[in-house]
Amino acid sequence: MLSDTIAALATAPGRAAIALIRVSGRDAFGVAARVLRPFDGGQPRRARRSQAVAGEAHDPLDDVLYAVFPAPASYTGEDMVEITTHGGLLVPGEVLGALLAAGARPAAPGEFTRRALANGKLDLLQAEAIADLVDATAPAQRRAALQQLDRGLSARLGGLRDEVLALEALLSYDLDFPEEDSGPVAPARVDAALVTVRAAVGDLLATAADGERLREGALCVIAGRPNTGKSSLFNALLGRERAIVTDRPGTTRDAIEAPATCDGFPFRLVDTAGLRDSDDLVERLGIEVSWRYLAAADVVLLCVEAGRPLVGEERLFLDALQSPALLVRTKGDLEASAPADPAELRVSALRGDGLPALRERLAGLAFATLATHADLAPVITRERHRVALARALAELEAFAAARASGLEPVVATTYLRAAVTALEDVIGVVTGEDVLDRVFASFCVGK
Ligand SMILES: Nc1nc2c(ncn2[C@@H]2O[C@H](COP(=O)(O)OP(=O)(O)OP(=O)(O)O)[C@@H](O)[C@H]2O)c(=O)[nH]1
Ligand SMILES: [Mg+2]
Repeated sequence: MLSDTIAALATAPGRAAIALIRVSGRDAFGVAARVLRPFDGGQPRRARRSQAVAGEAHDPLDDVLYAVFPAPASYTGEDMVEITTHGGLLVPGEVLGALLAAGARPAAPGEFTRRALANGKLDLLQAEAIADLVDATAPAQRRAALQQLDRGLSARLGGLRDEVLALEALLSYDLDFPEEDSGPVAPARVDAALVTVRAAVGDLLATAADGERLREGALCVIAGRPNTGKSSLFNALLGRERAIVTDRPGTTRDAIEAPATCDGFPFRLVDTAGLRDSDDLVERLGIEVSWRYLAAADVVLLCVEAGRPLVGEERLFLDALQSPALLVRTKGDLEASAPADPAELRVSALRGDGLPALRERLAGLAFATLATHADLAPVITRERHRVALARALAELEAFAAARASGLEPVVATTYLRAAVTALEDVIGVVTGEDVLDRVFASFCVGK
């Protein structure tokens, strides 16, 4: 079933100089030969010129370049042809149509990568890394995705699995030679190995929060009393006029969310309605929405005009907040006196003063562990990874408890087996169709 021939546009549709069409499967060369004149499947990985034609009459559609990749040395591991056509709204679609008429079927989202996985060209973590790389908007996301694609995370997990297997081997050595009084393996050695691997799994699991935030963007909520310059700061951080700014308090009525990059890290910035008691129904609802965002925030920016002492409710707000917060002194250009506190974050959305320092502080606060490493250590970035790693850790804990309670070693080692399986699930050694469906659902066609 997997080897039927699929075709899809790999580049985004629309006006562009060129477009790339991929064909993969059992009859990829046959399909291409029916559309490309001339076609030669003999010389792999060489760009050749040809003409794409349609129908019995061989209507010319485009002058193209193509290259053939015979199995197994291709992205999918199957016979593949890549055809570069001119871009635009018409030509790529027509050439793709000719390939479908010649016997290919349209590829499902992520189907090329799914075949690569099935053929052992990549593991599941690498397939996810490809999706992350394509979706990346911030350099830190690119670094993590490239490292995962380079098997950084796979190797780390493989190493952990090997450690658990080594632990199991130590125990089975004991099982095989029970007659040797204290056994050839000192219990302390097993205990030490267990402590090490539990700590290592725990460390990797602890990267989940930063890793998932890295993939999704940290939620940064801009809050404060009306007219303190929240929307102006939001626009300045985005670099475009997204939110409406006026001198009337209560301008922003609803939360506005937009992606932004600060110091190479991804953020989801949210501008909110100013916090105050209001009789206006719409404004009150907007303030409720602000509070909901604040509850979910990874970091909060509380805007207070530079030079103005904090009012009671602003102090209460800072005390009551669950998330890390930065006090941002806005409209710095209007305040002549120097800040009393040299660490004060004083900005001017109008002039751009203080924005680089604010971006740096934001990145440091939201990505504390990641921002300090220039080269990212492998992090887990998805719920799928977190759930499986937590299972591995739970199995190791259960093993430790079983051992402490003097349970039969044969029984206790079943926990180690389960831990190995959980670690292999993250890498995707054997993966159920349902998991694959979920992973590839987010891919685009042609990937
Ligand atoms: N001089 C100066 N004025 C600013 C600065 N930032 C904002 N303002 C002015 O302050 C007023 C309020 O700005 P907004 O950005 O709309 O403030 P807000 O906090 O979003 O207000 P609400 O949405 O009503 O809560 C506007 O007249 C802005 O032009 C700044 O850095 N310098
Ligand atoms: Mg506003």
